[in-house]
Amino acid sequence: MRGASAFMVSLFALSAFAGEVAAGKFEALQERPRLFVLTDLANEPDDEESLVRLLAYANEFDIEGIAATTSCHLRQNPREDILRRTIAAYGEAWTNLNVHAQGYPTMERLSAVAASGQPRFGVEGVGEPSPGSRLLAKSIKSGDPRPLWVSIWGGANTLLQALRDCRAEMKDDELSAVLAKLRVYSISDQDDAGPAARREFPSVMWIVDPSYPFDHRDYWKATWVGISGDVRGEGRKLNLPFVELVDNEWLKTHVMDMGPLGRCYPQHLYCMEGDTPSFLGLIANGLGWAESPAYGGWGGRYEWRTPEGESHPVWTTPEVKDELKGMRSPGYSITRWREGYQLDFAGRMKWSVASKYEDANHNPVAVLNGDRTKCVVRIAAKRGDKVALSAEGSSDPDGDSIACEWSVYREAGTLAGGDLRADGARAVLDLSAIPEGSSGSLHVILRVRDTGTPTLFAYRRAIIEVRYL
Ligand SMILES: [Ca+2]
Ligand SMILES: [Ca+2]
Repeated sequence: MRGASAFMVSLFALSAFAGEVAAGKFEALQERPRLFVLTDLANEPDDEESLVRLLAYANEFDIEGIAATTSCHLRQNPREDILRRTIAAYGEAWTNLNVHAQGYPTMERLSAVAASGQPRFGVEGVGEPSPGSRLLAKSIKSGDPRPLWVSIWGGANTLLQALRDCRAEMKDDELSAVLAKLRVYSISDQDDAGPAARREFPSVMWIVDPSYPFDHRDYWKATWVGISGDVRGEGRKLNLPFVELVDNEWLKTHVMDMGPLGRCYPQHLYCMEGDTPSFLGLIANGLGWAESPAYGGWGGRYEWRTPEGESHPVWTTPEVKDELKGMRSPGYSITRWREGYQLDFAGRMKWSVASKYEDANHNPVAVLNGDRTKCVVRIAAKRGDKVALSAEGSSDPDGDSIACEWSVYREAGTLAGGDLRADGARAVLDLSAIPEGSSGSLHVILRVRDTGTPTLFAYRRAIIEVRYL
């Protein structure tokens, strides 16, 4: 570890120790995040599903590359052809999508950054650069000051190739500076190149539940499973909230039947979109997930610690997991948001077929204590305070009625106590019952719901930072 990177990692460790994240370590998400996707398309249908969702939200990111890769489930022959076919379908939907939101990149722009990664599997497939690894190395080396998010839906060997090529070309301090901007979110380990990359480049930030890299045996322990892993088998018997929204039947009506992009969305065999959590949190929905994986949001909640078998900390499933229906499980930090992310997706797919603005629904705008950004609002407080919260000024672009829902996201905070009383657009967090002598945080979530079809939401988060004086 060198220079700035070592400093960054020490801040991560410090913040995890303190149970919250140091201000400034992660950036409030005011600009579109840079995103590079590595996908083992066609190993089973769910990458194709995730690709459709990604493209429906393509205006939320600066997509700098999408590379078709191998994985332990697809050991050769990356399917760039499916990638290009889906981007072409997006091109057919592009005119409609732009009626409803700004910033959708053209099909031509996305096609220009579609590529194949390493043609062979795992670390053995690393050696010669591929079109995908060259594109990724270019993004890593870019002078853009924003972080580069690398979203890994399959194997990681195209990333390892790019990192080794950057190391061969760059001076140590230059390399440290660009690696400090990398944010890798990997859906478990689907080859041995991910673990190798973490060993060789320990300053790179990873969000991962490390796993046996040659088959699926460890996936049940991972956070990403929470997106839909309960749709079949034993999980179904738990009847977790909104499980019907990840059934093929619901997806047929709200996604597959929605025009050219929907036609690229296959039925799932095992679960829906296992890879989607690796970019879902970056959508600027107001939960502020990108400010820190410790906060939790559509991308799941993570903790900075060293998992068994790793040499240094990564963001991984927390020791204390989220609760649903009186049970705790790694994936529940994603499952808890399911109504929101599924109805939102249905809304986007409707955009892709609606040529008039008034023929589709659009998200409400949530204002928190006068703040109209989508950033986390931080409020300093002390024991005994009654913290006033207000959603006044929230609105809906379609003129729908809106309702405000307030809750304390207990697992994301570090303090017990705190009594939330809500009345419409106003709420008060009473800190009288905080244990004396304690410092820590409480996360209050505002969810604004509209009355359109489908119902759409906007969120905001206040972090109440309680200091013992
Ligand atoms: Ca995959
Ligand atoms: Ca609306």
